[in-house]
Amino acid sequence: MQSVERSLHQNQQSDHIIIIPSASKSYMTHDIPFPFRQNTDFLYLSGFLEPNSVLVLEAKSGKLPDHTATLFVPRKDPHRELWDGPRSGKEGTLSLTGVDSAENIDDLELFLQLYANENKGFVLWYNYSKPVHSEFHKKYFADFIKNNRHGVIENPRSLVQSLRLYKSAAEMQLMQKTCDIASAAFVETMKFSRPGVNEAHLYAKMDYECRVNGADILAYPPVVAGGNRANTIHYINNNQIVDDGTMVLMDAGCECHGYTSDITRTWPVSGCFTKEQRALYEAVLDVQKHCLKVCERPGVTLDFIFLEMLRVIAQHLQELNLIPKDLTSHQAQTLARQFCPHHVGHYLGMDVHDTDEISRNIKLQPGMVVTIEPGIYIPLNSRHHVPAGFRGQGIRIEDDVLITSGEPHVLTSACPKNPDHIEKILSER
Ligand SMILES: [Mn+2]
Repeated sequence: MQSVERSLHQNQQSDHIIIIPSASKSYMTHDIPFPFRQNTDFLYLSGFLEPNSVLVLEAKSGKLPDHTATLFVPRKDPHRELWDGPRSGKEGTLSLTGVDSAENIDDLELFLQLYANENKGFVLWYNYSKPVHSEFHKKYFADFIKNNRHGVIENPRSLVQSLRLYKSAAEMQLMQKTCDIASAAFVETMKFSRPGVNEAHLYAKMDYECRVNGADILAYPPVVAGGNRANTIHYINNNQIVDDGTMVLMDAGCECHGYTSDITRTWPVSGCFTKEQRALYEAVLDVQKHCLKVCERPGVTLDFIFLEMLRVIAQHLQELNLIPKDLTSHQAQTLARQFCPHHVGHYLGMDVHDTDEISRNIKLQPGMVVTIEPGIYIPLNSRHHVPAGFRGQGIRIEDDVLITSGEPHVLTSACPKNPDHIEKILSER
């Protein structure tokens, strides 16, 4: 960020050109495409959903600064469109997106040549360290970077991510929508669960409920982990039986118009928590509520909330006699980390782990969306001195939270997490 600000400052008098390619199509085997996912920065800036396109933003210096947005898009092609579906073409792109101009992608090379001839010492913004579209990188950009007379080349990623970090009113509405759909889908999936259910069926139910209620797709491969498998944080095989007497941990969310939800709930498939399951569950819930409350304090960071999470987890583990009571706060925190190996949360938006270039050590500000997701994990083979009833349990409770100037707004509050509420829903099956 600092280098970005410095070069912006140094180059206020320069012309700038910002080049953001779309994603390319990727294939699982010959001719068989994966579902297409657009490059997030490209989608954020253009709203354009087709692959093999490039957004070019020009900023001209001078008395009257001049900005132009041009989309280079795939040429209309009846033969290709027969297989892949209609293309917007130049005219369609103009009316769909509101850019200043639209051109065919095969005219990009000439455009770049002319631009370089007419402009000297411009600042080129392009993600050269990790090109988004490797074919276009070779075809259009590698030589442009090598041969040309740009003064500075900068990576636009952090700058675009620092915009994406703060949600506009329209984005907040979409975040609420994706969270509402996923929350309702969790309730239906809880009701659909029963002892002996296959994890795959819960996955399918979640997917079904999200899609029939308006989501485009699940936001990521969900974790549907029965019993001890909940202790594998990224368990995505989702193909085992959830035995009676065990809990299932489901981490799932959906995507609506490019905006994602990310929720975790843990519930007993029998309908009632055992004594130990409830004790651990209430501990995690208390930690989660505490962390939500901390979001309200001005100036806190996700890293700070993470330390608060460890502190309160340690307190609960001590109250449950799962770790020794005579520990320094540092020892207690180190031990708590062994019961919760992951962070308390991350930024959320168009990507699930959104804006990954943004440090978790910056102050939370109104308009940011974060997840708050503490957990306690005790595998069957835990090396800690833990009674049998606590073993093989993995619990995480994850909500999506919009930071405001006052109380944080929990976007996923429609998803039940109170243990009595969960048992009531399960009793209505
Ligand atoms: Mn998450």
